[in-house]
Amino acid sequence: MRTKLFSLLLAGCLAFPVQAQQYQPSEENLKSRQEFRDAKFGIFLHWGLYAMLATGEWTMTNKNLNYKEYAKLAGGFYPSRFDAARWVASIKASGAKYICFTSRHHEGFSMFHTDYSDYNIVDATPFKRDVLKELADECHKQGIRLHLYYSHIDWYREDAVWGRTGRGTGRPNPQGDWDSYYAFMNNQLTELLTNYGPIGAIWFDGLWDQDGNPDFDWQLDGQYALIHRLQPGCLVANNHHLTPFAGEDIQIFERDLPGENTAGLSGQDVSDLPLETCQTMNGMWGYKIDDQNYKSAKELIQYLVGAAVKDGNLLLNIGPQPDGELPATAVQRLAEMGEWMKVYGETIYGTRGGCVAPHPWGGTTQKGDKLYVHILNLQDKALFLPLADRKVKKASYFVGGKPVKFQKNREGYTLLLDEVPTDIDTVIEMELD
Ligand code: FHN
Repeated sequence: MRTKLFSLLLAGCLAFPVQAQQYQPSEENLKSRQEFRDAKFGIFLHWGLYAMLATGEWTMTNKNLNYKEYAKLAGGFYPSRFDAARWVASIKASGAKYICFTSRHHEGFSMFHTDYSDYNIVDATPFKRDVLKELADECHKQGIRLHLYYSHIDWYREDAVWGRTGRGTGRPNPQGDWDSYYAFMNNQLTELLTNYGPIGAIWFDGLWDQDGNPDFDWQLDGQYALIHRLQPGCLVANNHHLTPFAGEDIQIFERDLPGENTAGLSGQDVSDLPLETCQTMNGMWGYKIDDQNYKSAKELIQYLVGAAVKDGNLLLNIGPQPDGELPATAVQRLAEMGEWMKVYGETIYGTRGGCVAPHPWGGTTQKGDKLYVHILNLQDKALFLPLADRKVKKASYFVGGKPVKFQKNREGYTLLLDEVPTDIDTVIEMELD
């Protein structure tokens, strides 16, 4: 009864969706965008029933697992070592300023207590704990923002319209029932934005599933308006691999820094919205037992710096284990990144991409009249910076403060370093006029 009444009310709210063209971000939203830009570093957590299969989050569709059989995994899901306080502490130790958690991935299982489906962590598992609630409470307690991933795809629900994935999971009706599924999603989004305190962003994923059906109407305007109405400061992000639509507050890139496209998902133009690149710490989003191919601390730090000099954030993924622990190697990488951030955080947090564009040697971040030159890969002691129209007052090593000599010519300035840089990131702080 409650569900029906709520759906009707919601349908009423959505009957007059804010048109995309009319989207004017609120003051609160603009403030959140600035805070998001300043944060620079977040941790992505892909956790669901798929963790038990330990072959990544796409196993259900990759192996054409029957949806009713797959659902039986829930009866055995008991992540006995889950401890939200430890997760949050390990993540905070990395210097990350927000966590993005998969509230419901494509498999369709809700990792939170929802009134709109029994297929959720409280009602369908012996664990019976709302892990999202525990995580949200802990995030609020330890002072780190929480973002929520929400899949537009559902390989379990019979009312979810088929796309190019999840076709072999045995659901009977390819057409689904869009009205029912749309109401379900919006009801769940309402729960997520009502029951878990302030949410920094809703991070949609899956629109690309209908790329063979370009006229498909996801009715995003109504969904985005709902989010902004419930929490005006909540940012809307959509990993559709396209240039942003009106109503979105962040532009996402997957496995590539803004402006690059090595993974084939990022041909879209870079907008002037806050930017975020999501990347895996090993090779997979969900837990994969035989993927121990973790990127080194150096690679991860350089990737984070690479995002910052391109004026973007890094959302770095970890796939928690089926027992509820974060993989030990991931925790170690978090600690290593945190050690680096303790020293260099000032050159990352609160900065914007600097006035010298990224180069193969690295790039720059900037805060007011301070320009931080991040040298990641230079086989030389001299570094030319095309700063023709700026006056450099001072240059020094960020660590230790030793002055760096420089020469000026018509095209810019050349820094004369003491030695060829070998650090993960040799940072030169410059004071501009
Ligand atoms: O299909 C998902 C995938 O499982 C993962 O969640 C990534 C994260 O960006 N997004 C989708 C692929 O684009």
